[in-house]
Amino acid sequence: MPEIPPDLPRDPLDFYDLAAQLSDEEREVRASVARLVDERVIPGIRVHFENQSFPRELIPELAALGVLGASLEGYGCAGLNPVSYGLICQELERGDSALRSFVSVQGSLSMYAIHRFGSELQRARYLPRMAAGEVIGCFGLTEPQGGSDPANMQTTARRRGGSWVLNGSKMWITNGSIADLCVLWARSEEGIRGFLVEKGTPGFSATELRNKFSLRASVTSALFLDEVVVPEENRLPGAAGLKAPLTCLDEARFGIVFGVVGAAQACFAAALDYSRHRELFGRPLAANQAIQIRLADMCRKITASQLLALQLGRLKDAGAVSPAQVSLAKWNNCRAAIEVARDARDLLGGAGISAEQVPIRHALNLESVITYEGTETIHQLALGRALTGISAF
Ligand code: TGC
Ligand code: FAD
Repeated sequence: MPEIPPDLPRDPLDFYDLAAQLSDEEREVRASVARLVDERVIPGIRVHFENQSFPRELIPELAALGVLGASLEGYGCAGLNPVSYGLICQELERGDSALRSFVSVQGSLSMYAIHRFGSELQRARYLPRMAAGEVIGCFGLTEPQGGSDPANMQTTARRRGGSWVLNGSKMWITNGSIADLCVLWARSEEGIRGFLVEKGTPGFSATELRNKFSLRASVTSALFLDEVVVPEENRLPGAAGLKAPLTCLDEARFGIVFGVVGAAQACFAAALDYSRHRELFGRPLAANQAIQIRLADMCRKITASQLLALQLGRLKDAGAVSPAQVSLAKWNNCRAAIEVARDARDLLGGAGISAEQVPIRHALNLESVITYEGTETIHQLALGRALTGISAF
């Protein structure tokens, strides 16, 4: 039987030594979130996934680490650079996509919308408490008739005196039922506008969607608005048109580009470990050419995704990133991660369907991640439009 070297020469999860490209601060941020994930997320997440519950107990700990609205400046936010924020997402999603989802929606969607498009009063009122995890946000854009085409928005906002009256519904909203505040998008006579709707506002309700096999440790909800009255001071004054919510999506998609690398790394680590220790036909599974090719393919996909994510982060830091570059990376990295997760699941054989092993949980979660924040097709078409100048939507 061939000898398995106990210490392999190179970190298979960072094959091109990208850690050496990070600043001290970026490495420290990653290490502190990695610690939280190893000690507080991984031990309990399986039970949350099985029970379909979100680990709310972690919110104060996430806030204490500064990961809520991490890339925003001021208002109690950490003001970290894009790569640091990406690495936060990567480590959280190594634990479970639900944690990264929570942080994406809180920081990149809800808080970012208020920071970018809100009034000074709105920023001062909500952002410090959102950074502290005391106010939970959600972002209501998708509607039941089709999330890929938000321009076909049916939720309406009607002026009445100094107020607005909102009617309609939203579908598949992360954090919806646990949110204290919803950044809600609606169509007015002047075009699409954003509104801050607080929990408990008469006519506003959220129903948790519990019939899902993916992202089970994340809260997903439908929102209903029946003659909901909000004052003009709850409208985001800087948001005019569909461009405003789409700008928020670019932020969250950026986090996903890094996040899914973490999910893929967790699956790859499981596959490597299993194949080196599982003995079949008198030798380790990893001694078979077919298995080594599959492991090499996982390493290739993860390494390419890491390089893409890091360069996207550096472009973003330089203020030189385009939506089409984000689309290419979201498409590539989600596709790579789901393929790694599915193959790792298969490589574990029957054990691969056990809740004891992580690949099946990540593979199921990634079905959502490849769908939300723009499906794979939407990102392919966004890139196609950027390349040709012709819209195929
Ligand atoms: P189109 O005419 O292209 O655009 C309307 C206006 O928006 C501008 N724009 C963008 N701006 C910033 N970033 C982008 N990525 C942008 N894409 C377009 C555009 O320049 C235009 O501006 P202006 O000034 O000329 O008015 O609009 P379209 O109707 O053709 O649609 C384009 C399309 C299909 C790409 C867009 O609708 C789209 O991205 N669809 C996908 C929707 C989506 O991703 N929804 C996600 C919902 S949130 C979510 O899933 C959260 S999950 C979070 C979690 O749990 O982690
Ligand atoms: P549809 O738009 O109906 O698409 C169906 C299929 O048609 C897809 O395969 C799509 O790629 C394809 N398709 C669409 N257009 C074309 C075309 N022109 N050519 C070819 N194929 C096309 N939304 C929010 O606003 N806030 C949230 O917090 C949020 N959280 C979510 C959490 C989860 C777990 C999930 C699953 C979704 C969440 N979403 C959220 C919604 C998500 O953004 C949408 O599901 C997504 O944008 C796709 O919309 P849809 O589900 O309506 O699919």
